[in-house]
Amino acid sequence: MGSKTAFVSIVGRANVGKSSLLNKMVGEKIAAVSNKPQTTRTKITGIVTKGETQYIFIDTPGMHKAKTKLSEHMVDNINEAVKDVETAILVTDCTKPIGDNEIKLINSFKSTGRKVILAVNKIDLLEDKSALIEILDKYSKLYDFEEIIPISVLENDGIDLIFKAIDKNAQEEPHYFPDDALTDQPEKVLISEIIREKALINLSDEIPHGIAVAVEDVSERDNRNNETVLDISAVIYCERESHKGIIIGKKGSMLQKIGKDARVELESFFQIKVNLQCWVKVKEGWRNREGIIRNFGLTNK
Ligand SMILES: Nc1nc2c(ncn2[C@@H]2O[C@H](COP(=O)(O)OP(=O)(O)OP(=O)(O)O)[C@@H](O)[C@H]2O)c(=O)[nH]1
Ligand SMILES: [Mg+2]
Repeated sequence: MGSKTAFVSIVGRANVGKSSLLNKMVGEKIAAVSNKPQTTRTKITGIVTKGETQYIFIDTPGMHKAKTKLSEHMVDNINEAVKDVETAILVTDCTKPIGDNEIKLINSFKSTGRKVILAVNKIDLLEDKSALIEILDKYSKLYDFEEIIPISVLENDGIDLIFKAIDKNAQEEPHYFPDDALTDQPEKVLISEIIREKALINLSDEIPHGIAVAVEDVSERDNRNNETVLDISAVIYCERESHKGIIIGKKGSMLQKIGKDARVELESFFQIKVNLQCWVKVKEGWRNREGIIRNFGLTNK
């Protein structure tokens, strides 16, 4: 049997369901998902091997107008991800009109001559499915897409068609990763993203954008009942003292909720008992401080 590899970047504006699509295609939740825009901050690799083909997906931050140094890095990441691959999937939300961010991405496809599959997501939200015809028609006039596929990640609708469309461009070459690999993200990064996702989901609007999570220590030990326990300590950084109070919550209730939600998911992901300790610290205005952004691993390098 020959072996094939397909490198595919997943791009689109914020909140359209790129990371949800990545998780669905990989078959495991490896990328943070929330209803807050700019959930994803760096390129996240998701890997799945089906038969002879290994698919290497690169999830990217949502395209947006950069307002901080952090978001400049995020936009750089998107542009690089489009440059580096043969095929891109442009994910859009069928309930939203075509906007500047879609146009920006389409212009970058034009300049690189990228092969692009358009995945029009969230069709479960469309009461009148005939409205799709007009949406698909508008997109087809903007770029010569390889294929235009209406999908619902939520309802697992159309995902098989995306794989088929990618297959057409898979290259005859050896697999880059072991066939059971899911991601190349280090363990500490996976853990910090799970904690950050729970913070995003539990906190209301303005604070989540200023949060970063650093996992300081991960170690295994046997407890008194001879069970193996993974001890994790992590720091949730925020930008202001007032935000710290909100993240901790009344009598620590918010931090406890974030910690519990994260622990439950960590235990199910790693299939091991987890003891998670989270602290909250302030780093004033870190999203505009290059050195700190680099320390958090959020540059595009
Ligand atoms: N109704 C519906 N909601 C969806 C679907 N796919 C994703 N969502 C929701 O859309 C929201 C955004 O999903 P994400 O996967 O985080 O979106 P993203 O494009 O990665 O967002 P950024 O990382 O911020 O750019 C979440 O609340 C998802 O649950 C879908 O098919 N239908
Ligand atoms: Mg995302």
